[in-house]
Amino acid sequence: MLVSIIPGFVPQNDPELLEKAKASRPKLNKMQLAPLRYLSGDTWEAAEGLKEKELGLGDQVTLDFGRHAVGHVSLDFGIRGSHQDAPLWVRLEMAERLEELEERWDTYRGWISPSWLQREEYHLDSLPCTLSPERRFAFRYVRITVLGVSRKFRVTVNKAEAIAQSAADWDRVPERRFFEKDLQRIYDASLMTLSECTQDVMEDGPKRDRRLWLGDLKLQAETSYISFQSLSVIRRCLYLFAGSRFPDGRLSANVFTDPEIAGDDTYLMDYALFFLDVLCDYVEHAGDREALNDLHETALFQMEYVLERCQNGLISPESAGDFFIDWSDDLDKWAAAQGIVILALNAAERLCGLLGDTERAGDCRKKAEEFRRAARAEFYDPEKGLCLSRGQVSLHTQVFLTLSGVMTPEEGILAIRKAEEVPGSPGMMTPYMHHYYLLALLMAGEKDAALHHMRLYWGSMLEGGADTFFEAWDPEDPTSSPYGGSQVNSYCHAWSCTPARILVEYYPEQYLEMPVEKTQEADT
Ligand code: RAM
Repeated sequence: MLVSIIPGFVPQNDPELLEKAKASRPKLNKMQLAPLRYLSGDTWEAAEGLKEKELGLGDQVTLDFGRHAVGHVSLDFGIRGSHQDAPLWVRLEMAERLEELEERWDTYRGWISPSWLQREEYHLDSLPCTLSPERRFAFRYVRITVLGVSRKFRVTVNKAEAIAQSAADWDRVPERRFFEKDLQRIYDASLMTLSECTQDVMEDGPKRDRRLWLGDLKLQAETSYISFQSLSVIRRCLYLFAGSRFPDGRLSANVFTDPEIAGDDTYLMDYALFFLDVLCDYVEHAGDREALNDLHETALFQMEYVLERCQNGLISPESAGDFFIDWSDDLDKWAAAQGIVILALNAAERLCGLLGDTERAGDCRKKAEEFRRAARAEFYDPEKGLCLSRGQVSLHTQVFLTLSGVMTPEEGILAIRKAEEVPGSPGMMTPYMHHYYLLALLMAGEKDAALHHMRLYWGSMLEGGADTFFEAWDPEDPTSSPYGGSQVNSYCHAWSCTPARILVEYYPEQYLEMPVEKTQEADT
């Protein structure tokens, strides 16, 4: 569970930085969509016939728009029979996957608000009319259920449409043709996931939380550089984080933009440290010196804050509790947290390099060395050939201590393989964690194994007909949820968009790349 409430918390806003965030607001591209087919009973029918279908009490149709969409729905209801002597009472349910509609919504008792459920009811007093809910939804399917209608009339759906929106520009994406069909599908679904989450900010998921989270932003930005190059959105997000911080200078784990910009009173130490990486990557891709000048102090402060919570080259075990790492209640996070601190020191070195501060860069390098040595002494068990975090073996520990160089790549892969055999060790719960697992395999040169895992894990999400990748996924237990009920799971989630980037960077032999036809400038 992650619920942080700091009484009296007021984020410290920096108007100048927030002005720059506002100036980088992206344009949303809109697209009109119509349903391709509809489900009535057990049969899919062509959408053209929908307007002829008369609906009475308890009747239900499910529209399929044929692709995932983020946006608004509009339905024209008509009337057949005698006068409308009573309101039409209708329920709309929006779903990213068909399976969501099979879930019992009334049984949801999880710790995340049920108000996220995309389920609305309306009373329509005067037919015919157009119902255009103001709320934005994330959906491919829209189920319409007639909850109340009189005996004198029946209802028709004369027209259905959706306006889908995204700030991602597909014209900037080079066409990549994969030789193998399943990799093409994984690549396409990754980019679809990213495109759907690229809105006014880089959202974590357009169904839920529809919000800018730092750990998600890192992976979105990395994937965006090989595809949509949404530089202005990334710039906006960096300025939003820096522009609304904890009063002591720490970065919030996420930022609200409605009704006004406000950093949340939730702090995740790993997320705050990732700001260093996101900033370096952005400056390297965009060449944006202004952002570097404006934001580097904020970035380096995140590192200093964490270093104050370290002793003898180790993050304190108490502070490790402020790391996210993964949705896994029984995970001992200490060792993985140490790995992330080392990775952040590497990023701090890179940032100082961009600033031309070679002395400080050298200090960061030395510190990273010291932290690696200390970590090896504390966590690595040469006899067992793996790392332990206060006695616990987990993949999370092996992955982050491989990526941070505490173990050599050769030791790392052996440790990962051993950890996989340990019964009862905490499992990886999210595509976010699986992403870092893939990177660790690749670091150890295990290209085949990494591709196999990508196919197995991300590929299995597509098997049931998904268009986008999910927030949480366990192929062995498809309805599992970190929230106490899969009804609130998001099925188009930013942190799972990374296979496209991994395929492009590590597997160029798997595809042919066509040059982008229009010469497009990235949106700075
Ligand atoms: C969830 C969101 C988000 C993630 C945080 C930690 O609420 O899904 O993606 O970054 O948790």
